[in-house]
Amino acid sequence: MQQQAGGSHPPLTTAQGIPVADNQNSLRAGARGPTLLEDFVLREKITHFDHERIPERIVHARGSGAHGHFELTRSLAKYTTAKILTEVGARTPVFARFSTVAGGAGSVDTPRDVRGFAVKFYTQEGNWDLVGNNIPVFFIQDAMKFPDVVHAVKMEPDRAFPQAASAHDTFWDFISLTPEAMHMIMWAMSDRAIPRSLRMIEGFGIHSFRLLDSQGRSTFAKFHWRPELGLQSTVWDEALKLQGADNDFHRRDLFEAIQSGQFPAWQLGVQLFTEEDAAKFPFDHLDPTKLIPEELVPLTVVGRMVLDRWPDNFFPETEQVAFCPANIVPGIDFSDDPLLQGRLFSYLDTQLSRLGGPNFHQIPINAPKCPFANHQRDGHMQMDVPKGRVNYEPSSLQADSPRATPAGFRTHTTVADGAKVRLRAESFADHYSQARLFFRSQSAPEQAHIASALVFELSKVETAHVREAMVGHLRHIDPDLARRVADGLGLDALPPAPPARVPPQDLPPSPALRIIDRMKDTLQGRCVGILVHDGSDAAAVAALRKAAEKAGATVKIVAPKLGGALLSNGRRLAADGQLAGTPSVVFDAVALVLSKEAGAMLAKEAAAVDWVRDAFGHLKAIAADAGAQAVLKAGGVVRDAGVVEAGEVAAFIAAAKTRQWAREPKVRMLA
Ligand code: HDE
Repeated sequence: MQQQAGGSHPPLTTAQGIPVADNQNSLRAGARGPTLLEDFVLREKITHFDHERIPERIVHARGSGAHGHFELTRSLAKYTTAKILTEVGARTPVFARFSTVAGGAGSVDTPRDVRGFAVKFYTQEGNWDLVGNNIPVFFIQDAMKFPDVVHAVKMEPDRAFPQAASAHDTFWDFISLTPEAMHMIMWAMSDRAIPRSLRMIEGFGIHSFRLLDSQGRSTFAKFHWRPELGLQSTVWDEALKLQGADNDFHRRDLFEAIQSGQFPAWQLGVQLFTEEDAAKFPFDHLDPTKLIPEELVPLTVVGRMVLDRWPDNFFPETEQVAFCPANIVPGIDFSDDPLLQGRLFSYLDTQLSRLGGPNFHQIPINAPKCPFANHQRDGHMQMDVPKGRVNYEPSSLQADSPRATPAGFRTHTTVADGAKVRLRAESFADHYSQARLFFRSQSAPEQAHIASALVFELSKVETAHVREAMVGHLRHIDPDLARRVADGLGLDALPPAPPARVPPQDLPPSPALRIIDRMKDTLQGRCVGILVHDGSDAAAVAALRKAAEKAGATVKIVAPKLGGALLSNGRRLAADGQLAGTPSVVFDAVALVLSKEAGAMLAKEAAAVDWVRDAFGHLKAIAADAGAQAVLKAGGVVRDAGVVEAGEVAAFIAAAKTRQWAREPKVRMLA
């Protein structure tokens, strides 16, 4: 094969810089003879290849990242000295990585799972990492339990399955014996755990942090990211089918959005409160299984993050980025949340084995963008060449050797004089009230999704007593939820509720915790698929495309053949996707513009019939012309507010901006 000519290709060399004359054939004794050990070009190439992999992250292994910037819009100078939170208008470069938790690096993007939301701010005062999730609470209250919860959710050790799924015995066994997990379980079973896009998730720092002013006075802060595109989730059947349709659905979506200039953006919000405020909360803010309802402490938006550059190369950037919650800057400090305290140890430790030594901060993606200097030396892969005699302090031999500075990081002078104990605070003992708060704050369809998710997950659990123990816990959260799940599992009687250390209280509902009601009616950032075939009405296709694009959507043409279709105007319209490989799960709304003949033909094609059946089942808007009615009929699609004529463009666009929740009870038996 001839390589393409042109360009000014630099010479290919070995890693030692030796130009290579032949990159196709190894060195042999005769054309058909044995390969020679002397072939350093071959040996170096293969050796490097053999070592291309590094250990994947033990959790959050599967992730996608992007570069961008953060801009402060409102100063927090009253509370903190941190420049990143006080200099309005200043732009700070960031790198953000989004991840699933349970699956390996090569697993799918759309399992039911928590999403990691980690941001590295390269500030003038050093790197600040806000390493959060898309859910504001966590499974456990103490770092001691982290290896257990992770072992339980990952594939079972004897059989090595299931990959990237919590629907199995070991996970639910652990959870059923861990009442503190109940609040998080409500979130994990909600639609938050099956997002439509990484661009449409919220982010939460979870723990309380401290902001410190110039006098060292402390205000507590919780950090929240709000997506400008609004929250959006999939429906569970859609998430399952996406796993088959496109393993990389979220990664591709983020890549395509950034490459096409539709830069995802989030507002950064903070909840600020004092020690005195906290003393009045009906829960302990240091307990990471608790959130602070926005109705109690409102969110103040202070800045905006935009992701506008995809990494040049996945491995050196997204794979080698090393986040660490201990990376904070002067003016920010930790709280005593015991989960956070454990995390402060874990991340640096894990990077040592994952990235191979103590100099991983020199890898470009991890290096601060402000000057940095100290007396740490040597170690694997040292890239710096420090000059001079002095690598210690105190010293008097070198005028430019680094010294500690009064402007440096200071810790809040929290009084800590308790006895050394292994004891869980009594204020952490209420495990059900906020689980109830979350469940009861949801809209009816969301409650049905939570109940159905529990039925799905527990139906994959083989051990009866684990299923029953879980339903027992649900009785404390909401008796009706327990009944629905018991019914969905086919239990004859409600299992007993376990003893509750603190009886659940009824807290005021927090509508801010919903997704469905808070979704934006918009086509911005969404994708509309139009199915065409030979003879499709060109004007109808053009009108639909124009209106969808005007509303902000990306439009993709789908046809039985990639070459596209010869439309009614005699022009060929190229397809973006071939029907068999582009199921409707990858779109937010679909339209079909087909001639009578094409409609009759595609009514016998399973891929086309599934296209409409799934779009209907996944509560999407469908526009179809007369020719396409045969396909709709074959797919069991019946007319409702979201199923419109292809000519009713405005109605289609309005319906496409949202999901057809009213349709759900007609297409699915929810618990
Ligand atoms: Fe993590 N977590 N975690 N975690 N975590 C890791 O660090 C750990 C926790 C989170 O995109 C690891 O570099 C412990 C809460 C994200 O690279 C590891 C505990 C939250 C990411 C680790 C927690 C998170 C990680 C694995 C309990 C939300 C991915 C590889 C005490 C606030 C960051 C690595 C990325 C990654 C430990 C709990 C978020 C092993 C011990 C709570 C987003 O260090």
